[in-house]
Amino acid sequence: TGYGARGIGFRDSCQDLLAWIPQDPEDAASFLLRLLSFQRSDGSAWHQFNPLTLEPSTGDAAEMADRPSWYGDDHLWAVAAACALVRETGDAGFLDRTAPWRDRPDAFSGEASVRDHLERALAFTLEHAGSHGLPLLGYADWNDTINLAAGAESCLCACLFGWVALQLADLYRSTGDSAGAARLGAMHADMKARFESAAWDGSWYAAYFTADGTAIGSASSDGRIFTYAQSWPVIAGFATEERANLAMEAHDRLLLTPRGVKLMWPCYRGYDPDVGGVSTYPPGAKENGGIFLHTNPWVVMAACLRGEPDRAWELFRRINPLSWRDEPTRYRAEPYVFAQNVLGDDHPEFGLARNSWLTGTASWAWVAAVERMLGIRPSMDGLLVDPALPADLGGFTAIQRFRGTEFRITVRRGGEKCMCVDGTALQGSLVPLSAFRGKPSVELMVTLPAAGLA
Ligand code: IFM
Repeated sequence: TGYGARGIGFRDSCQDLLAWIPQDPEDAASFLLRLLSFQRSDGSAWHQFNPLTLEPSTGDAAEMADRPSWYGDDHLWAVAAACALVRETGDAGFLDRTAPWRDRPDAFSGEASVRDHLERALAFTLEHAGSHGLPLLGYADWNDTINLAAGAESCLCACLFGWVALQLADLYRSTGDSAGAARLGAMHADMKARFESAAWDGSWYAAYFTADGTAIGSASSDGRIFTYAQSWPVIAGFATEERANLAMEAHDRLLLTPRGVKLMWPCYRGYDPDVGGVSTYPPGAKENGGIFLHTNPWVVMAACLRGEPDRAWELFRRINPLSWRDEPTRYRAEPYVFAQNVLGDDHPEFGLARNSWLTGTASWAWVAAVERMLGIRPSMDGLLVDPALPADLGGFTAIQRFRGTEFRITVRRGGEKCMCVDGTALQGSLVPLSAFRGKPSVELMVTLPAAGLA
């Protein structure tokens, strides 16, 4: 609800927008401007806000006086939401809208364009780097419960930075700002180089480095593996194919259960003040080896990006609440709801869903399903339709509204891969603006080879 000592999460709201933008871009734009008003002028963001007073707070970070009061990831999710919005609407003028800065919880501190807000977010991450040149963790990254002493680095923040830098580069390219696009492309390449030289441990990708350089989530140090430390290097365009193959093999061997992928393993078995919150949960619960339904769609996305449609659909099937509708006494949440987490196989109540209706979980499930598995996603240059269907699925139909046009989409198997709009053949997977601009509706026919992707 966002009431009481805590509030509504900045990062979760930015991620929720990823699925809300296609439903109501105008409403999403005004909510995003509100979120940007919770950004400090140094580029970082307040972690939470009260929905009625609109007063922000530092969230859990307030609980440990000796730790940073900012989070390494919050501000970067706003860049992702803004890029998704502009891809949906095609209106890069959104970058010239303004939003206030908020350096104190109770007052604004001037204002700046959305473009400045996004640039400051990236600059904050670059200016707060640790001994490997990777982004500092701050109080925590997406995983609220890894709370390391100041100076720790987050590999997830490095990937998130790379992912959003590429998206903003593409947005700048589409508006003719080739210098801006090149600058952001170079930032991506730099971060990739630092990440690849520090985070690969020979077996899988490490998740964090403590201030003294010790890896966390590494085969060669604590022996732990984190799911998002393997999926995000693929999503960010960092991982080489060879490393991604090894990382995903270890990932599936150590983290995959019949109910989905565990967040990490082995679990912590008692409170460890050096790592913080994660070690306060019993083994198999929440971030301590639970099955987070928020992180599972990231693995689905990585599988689609790696050209593994059958694996993507199998992973999605395992977390789909409908897959478990015959066992209501085990799942115990509403059978149509992606819960925040399901207890993992280190817990005696393995399979029990907890905290339904919470965080960006449903949003990411939607992004993985619609944008990656069905492959229908906006781009600056038009609508991409690039399905990643499993071999045993014959096709699907969908209706999608995009930039004022209703797309009536039919995907079926049986022939050479090709795509036609109103009977005219197109090259590749993009429906360019010229093929639909000004038309109230178009028929889009996609033919895929008889089995598997071309
Ligand atoms: O990412 C967080 C979210 O912001 C709040 N719930 C838990 C998630 C993982 O720690």
